[in-house]
Formats: sequence, C-alpha cells, structure tokens
Amino acid sequence: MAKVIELNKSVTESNDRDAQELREELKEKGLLLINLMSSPGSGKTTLLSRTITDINDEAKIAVLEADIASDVDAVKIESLGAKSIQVHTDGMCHMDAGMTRRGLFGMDLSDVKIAFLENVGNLICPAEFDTGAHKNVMILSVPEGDDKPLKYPLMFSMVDALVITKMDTKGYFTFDLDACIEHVKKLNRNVQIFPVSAKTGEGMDAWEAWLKENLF
Ligand SMILES: Nc1nc2c(ncn2[C@@H]2O[C@H](COP(=O)(O)OP(=O)(O)OP(=O)(O)O)[C@@H](O)[C@H]2O)c(=O)[nH]1
Ligand SMILES: [Mg+2]
Repeated sequence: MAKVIELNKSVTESNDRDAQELREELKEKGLLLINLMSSPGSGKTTLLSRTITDINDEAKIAVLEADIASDVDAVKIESLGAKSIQVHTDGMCHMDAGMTRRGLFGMDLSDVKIAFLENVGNLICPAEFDTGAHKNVMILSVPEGDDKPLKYPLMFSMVDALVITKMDTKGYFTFDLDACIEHVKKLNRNVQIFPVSAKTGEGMDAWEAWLKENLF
C-alpha cells in the first residue's frame, strides 16, 4: 500500500506565480523536477520503471504519481526501490503547481536528484497548467499513431522533450517515424526527440543521458 494524499483544487488562483516559486525553490535544493505527460496507457510508468532500474544508483529518483484513483503505479515504483507517493486529483484531469508542491513535499526528498511527476493521463488539460517543473516531457507511443501532433498540437508545442515509446511494436502498426518527427518539428523546432522501447531497452541511453545533462 503506497502513501496516498487526497488533493483538491489549489486555494490560490495565481498558478503561474506558484509554479515559478516552486521551480526556484527546487533548483536551490538541487532537485530537478520533470513533468511527464501522455495519454492513458502510453507507457509512462514503464518508462519510469526502466529509467529507475538503469540510473537510480547514479541519480536518486522519486516519483509523484497523480491519478484520479488507485495506487497501482506508486506501488510499482516503490517495488523498484525508488521513493514514490500517490496523489488523487479529486476527479481533475491535470495537476497544478500547488497540488504538485503538496504531493512532492509529502515525500522525503533527501538525496533525491530527479523527481518525476507522472501527470494524469490525457493529452489536453496537463498542457495548460504550469506545474513548476524544470522540464516538460511528453510520451507518444507507436500504437497511438503518427498523426497525434496534428490533433493535439498544444502539448507537442510546449514540451522540452518527446519520448516516442513502444518502438518494439513498430512492425505491427502503421507508424511513420519520420512523418511524426516532421509534424512535431513544425510545432516545436527545439524539442529533443527520443525513440525508445522501455521493454527492450532500445534508445534508453540517449534519454537517460539527456536526464543526466539536466541535473543541477
Ligand atoms: N511492447 C511494449 N509495451 C509497453 C512499452 N511500454 C509500456 N508498455 C505496455 O503498455 C501498457 C501501459 O503501460 P503503462 O506504463 O502502465 O502506461 P501509463 O502511461 O503509465 O498508463 P496510465 O498511468 O494508466 O496512464 C502496459 O501493458 C505496458 O507493459 C514498450 O516500450 N513496449
Ligand atoms: Mg502509469
């Protein structure tokens, strides 16, 4: 059973200010916060699990799991030896800076170098709220299709990195990686793109190197 915090809407309405304050405070503590967004089931927890297995010894990882219900993801992460906490969003489809702060500080963050926020699974609302993260990362998985940047442009245009996961399934789906990258680059010229499979480990090195480059 994971520690679970029930959240409700932030009391303050000035989310942008709260987000900036949180970002600065965490930087002073030497803690990199990464906001991980995607549609449900695209592979966030699996990517985090593989990342923890690969680099948790070098850079301690903690995960804030945000869901509408359940603690299954937090239990999975804890079973790998990383710190984790589950927050419930009171039915809301996103996290804001105040909710992120309450969840993060519900964990013991001593020695932690990277905190991931696994945001609520959807491609719309999470892109609209600054969580206070230093880097915003999106996952798109091969089975979702290469046309998603055309349909959900906001999230693709605001992220620092895009992980294209489940590359091991490419043979079973019609997914044109080059076309996908072209759509994304039209929206966001500077985005870093990492094609990976969290199942086979393909491409994980480049993703993990990027994480380590961004450590404080
Ligand atoms: N073949 C393959 N399957 C994967 C990969 N990554 C995740 N999966 C599978 O995809 C399913 C969903 O993965 P999760 O990691 O739970 O996805 P999620 O985004 O955390 O899901 P929610 O938290 O419910 O939004 C699981 O059955 C995983 O085993 C991958 O790289 N390759
Ligand atoms: Mg998950």
